[in-house]
Amino acid sequence: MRQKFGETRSSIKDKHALMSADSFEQTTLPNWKETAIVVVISPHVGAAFSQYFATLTPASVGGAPYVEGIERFFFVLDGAVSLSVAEQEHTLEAEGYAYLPAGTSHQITTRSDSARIVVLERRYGGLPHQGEVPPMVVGSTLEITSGPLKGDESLQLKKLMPEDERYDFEVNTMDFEPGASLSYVETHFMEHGLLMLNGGGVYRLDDSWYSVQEGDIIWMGPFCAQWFGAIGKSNARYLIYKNWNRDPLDPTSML
Ligand code: UGY
Ligand code: MN
Repeated sequence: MRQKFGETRSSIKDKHALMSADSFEQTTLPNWKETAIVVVISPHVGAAFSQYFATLTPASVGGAPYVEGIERFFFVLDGAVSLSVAEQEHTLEAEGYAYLPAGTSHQITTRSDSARIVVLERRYGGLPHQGEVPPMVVGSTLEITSGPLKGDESLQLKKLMPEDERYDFEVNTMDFEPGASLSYVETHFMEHGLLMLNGGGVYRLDDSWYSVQEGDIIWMGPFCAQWFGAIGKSNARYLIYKNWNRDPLDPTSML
């Protein structure tokens, strides 16, 4: 979509960034053959993880991260993808997701005309003295029962990752009824990578307020003050990554 000269909704600050599709830049990655990649969050902005969109056609083949020690999570936005790991094939449709522990050889392909996924990657922060990596996960939000966040029925949470201390991050969906909001301004050392899946509203990030809509990405760095209120006639729902269950002094919690 062509914007007025020199304008974008994207805004990149020290401890947060709003990335809107009007400024996305396509690139390629050697482990993603014939795949259009748009990196929206990376260590270059200050994050300790990366987040990107991958658009696949039937010619695309996604391989495991080629940087050592990197774990991967992906979520299917459109179309269907096939994930093959250790000669097992999993078909994931929209709302499906998978977690691949660091060092897991795998391939991601599609048989649909096109498929779009969002990928999160980070260095695995294993617990000290346990050489073990956590098991892989395959699931779908359609199979998860939601629960109210801190007793607020108008804000429903789904946890996509198992609650097991071997995992070092969470990915959740948060579904706000129109008018629902976070009950307070959060400040925490954990980071977020957020994708607005449906609807929109107002996001407070530090001392800035942004109007956000479907397709927007937000990076919230450590201690970025954050609050969201859903506005509109339909629910606002987002997918949100958070580093989790590790000491703030764990080197993988930092850049
Ligand atoms: O889990 C969270 O920290 C979440 N409530 N943060 C957010 O929605 N910005
Ligand atoms: Mn938060």
